[in-house]
Formats: sequence, structure tokens, C-alpha cells
Amino acid sequence: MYSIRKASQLVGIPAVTIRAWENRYQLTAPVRSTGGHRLYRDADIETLRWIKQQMDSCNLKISEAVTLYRDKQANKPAGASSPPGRFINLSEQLYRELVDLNTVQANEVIDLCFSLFHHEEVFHHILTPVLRQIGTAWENGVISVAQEHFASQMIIQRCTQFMRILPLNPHLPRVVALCPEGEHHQMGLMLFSLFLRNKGHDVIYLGPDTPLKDITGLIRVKNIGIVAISLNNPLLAVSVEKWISEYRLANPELTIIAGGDGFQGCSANLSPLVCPPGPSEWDNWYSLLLYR
Ligand code: B12
Repeated sequence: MYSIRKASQLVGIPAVTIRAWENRYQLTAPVRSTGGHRLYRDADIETLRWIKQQMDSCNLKISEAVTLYRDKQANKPAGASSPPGRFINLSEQLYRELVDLNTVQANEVIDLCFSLFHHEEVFHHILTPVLRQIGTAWENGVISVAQEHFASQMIIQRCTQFMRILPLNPHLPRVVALCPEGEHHQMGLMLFSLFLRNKGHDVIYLGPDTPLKDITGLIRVKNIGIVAISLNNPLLAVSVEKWISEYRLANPELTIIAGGDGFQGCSANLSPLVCPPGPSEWDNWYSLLLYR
């Protein structure tokens, strides 16, 4: 247990400020010594440190840092309470570090994002927009192929790391996720795979440019229950649709989920498999499709 003087030294916040925050936000709840003095626990020290770190590194006001802290405690997405400006600042910072090929700094910005916001918010509101910006800059000749590859690889790598740490539910069907041969846009597939991992599914992520004929053996051997396919290029849609229709006929127990702009004009018999593009609609769609 620490006196207020010691706590103040440990966290670098004046004692008078600690008391003021206590009255206003009830951030800490020190016990009292027999003499009536405040005594702080390690958990109180950690809370104060976390708050100070957010205020210093992100230039937040105390009220904003407290809101973030409460969201974090409730383990809920920073959602409504995260001002979009916060995402924008971090996205701009991340974009700059990525196009400057600064591995360490880019990773630090991403670490900061994960410490501030719920991971799904980081994927949807920071990493995806930055990847879009990178792709557009590359298409317009503003950045080189090397810069685009570096940025895409780093973002995909950070998402993949996240896949490993989310807990698995062994009772849920195993998923294989892929983009068919010729399709290199993998960010939508990655986001949807993370969505399924977050639900507890074991996801075998094959990623871009995967020949469909090569996965039939894998589906059997690995006891796959769901195949998630992402397609951006509509020119590939005919051959992919053909494979899906034939495979479904031969394996009616298998669930196939199709997503991405490439499936937009798909035939009516395939359309029930096509997932809506907006991640906000995935939850509803997921419960209807998988537990019908
Ligand atoms: C980044 C990018 C790239 C990167 C991809 C990096 C990577 N590793 O993924 C690189 C530089 C490699 C690239 C290459 C090309 N690209 Co590009 N690219 C983009 C860009 C800028 C962003 C795409 C992206 O990542 N979006 C973010 C993801 C999250 O969004 P999304 O793919 O739309 O997915 C959402 C939904 O569709 C859904 N979803 C997607 N898949 C799935 C799967 C399932 C199962 C589910 C449920 C949901 C789902 O989930 C997401 C939710 O938000 C877009 C333009 C833009 N501003 O969107 C062009 C764009 C997609 N590219 C395009 C093109 C033409 C190309 C190239 C042919 C360019 C060229 N001249 O070589 C090559 C093709 C490469 C190939 N063979 O596939 C066109 C596609 C047009 C079309 N429909 O055919 C676009 C639209 C640009 C344009 N203005 O025309 N590109």
C-alpha cells in the first residue's frame, strides 16, 4: 500500500490532482489508514499510470482518458465514445510511418491503437482505411510497389498475429478461408476471418491466390465445416460460381460463405451464400446462416 505522496511520485501526478480526479471520477478508491490517511493499492497505481499514459501520448483530456478507461474496463468497443478524430490522427501517423518504411515506428503506432481501442475498431477504423489509402496512392503512382508491399504485409501480419491469440471454441465448425486463384485482395477475407475467430471458430487462413481445386483434399482431411471465399474481381466470378455450385451439390453438409464485390452480380441460386459487405451486418447474418 502506498501513501498519496508515494503514489504521486510513482505515477508522476501531483497529489492534489489525484485527489481531484478521485472526487470527480472515482477512478481510485484508496482505503484509509487508522489515522485516516489515503492508502493506494497496486491496482490504483496501474490505473493512474494508464490514464496518464493516454493523456501524454495521445494528447487526451482527463475526461476523454476516463471514458476510454471505462470502455476498456467494460471490455466494450470504444464505439460511440471514441471521437472519429482520434482514429484519423492515428491513421495519418500510421500511413506516414508505413510509406517511410519505418518498421519499428509503424509497429509502435499499431500497438498504441490496440491499447486505446477495441481490436475490431482498430481493424475496421484504422488498419483497413490505411490499407485503402495505401492502395489508392499506389494506383495513382504516388507511392511505389515496394511501399505498397511493405504496408500491406505489415498490416496483414499484425492481423494474423491477432488470429493466434483469440480463444478457440472446439465445438464450432472449422473454417478454411481463401481468395481464389488470381485474386490478391485479401483484406476483406482477413477481416471476416478475424470476425469468425472472434466467435471462436478455428480458421485455416490460406489467403490470396489459392487454386480451388487444391482445397478439396484439405476440406476432407481437416474436417472443414465452412469455406469462406472472397472475390473482388468480377471477371473471375463465373468460374468460382461454377466450382461453388458443383461442390455444394456433392457436399450438401458443407457451408460456403461468399463475400466481396466480385460476387455482386452472382446468380440467384448463389445469392443466399453471399454475405453483406458491411461488418455491422455480419452478426445478424451469421446467426441466421449458421444456426438456421
Ligand atoms: C489495397 C488494394 C490493392 C492491394 C491489395 C493488397 C492486399 N494484400 O489485399 C494491391 C496493391 C495488391 C492491389 C492490386 C490490384 N488491384 Co486493388 N485495390 C486496393 C484498394 C485500394 C483497397 C482494397 C481493400 O483492401 N479494401 C479493404 C477491404 C476490407 O474491403 P473490401 O475488399 O471491399 O472487403 C469488404 C467487403 O467486400 C467484405 N468482404 C470481402 N471479402 C469477403 C469475404 C467474405 C467471406 C465475407 C463474408 C466478406 C468479405 O468485407 C469487407 C468489409 O468491409 C481498392 C480500392 C478501394 N479504395 O477500395 C483497389 C481495387 C479493389 N483494386 C482494383 C484493381 C483493378 C487492382 C489491380 C488489377 C490493379 C492493377 N492494375 O494491377 C491489382 C489486382 C491484383 C489481383 N490480381 O487481385 C480495383 C478492383 C476493380 C474490380 N472490381 O475488378 C479496385 C476497386 C480499385 C479501382 N479503383 O478500380 N489492390
